Amino acid sequence: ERDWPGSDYLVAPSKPELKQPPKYRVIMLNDDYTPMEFVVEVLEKLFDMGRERATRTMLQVHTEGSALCGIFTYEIAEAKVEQVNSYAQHHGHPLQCTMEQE
Ligand code: TYC
Repeated sequence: ERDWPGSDYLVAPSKPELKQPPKYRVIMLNDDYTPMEFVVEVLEKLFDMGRERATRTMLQVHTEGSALCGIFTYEIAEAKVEQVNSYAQHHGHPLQCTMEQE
């Protein structure tokens, strides 16, 4: 019944698509060796967390296996992952983080 000349105007008023760039979750992963204090410092320095939030996030990783560090554009997320992984490696710790599309 909507198929008559001009009916398009009544059916689907197309909203302007204001497309956002895709975002990426940066996820910190647990391991058995990285000292807790080192993880807290990484979260403070690289993810701009205060002491309390960094500590809570580190403990979540420790008990649950992973935790969200932040949500960023592709380039920023990629840079964060690289910074964490190379900083940890430089200090001889196996700490790793990863990214996934939101
Ligand atoms: N599981 C580590 C330990 O017992 C601590 C740790 C927490 C390691 C968070 C990594 O992302 C991590 N020393």
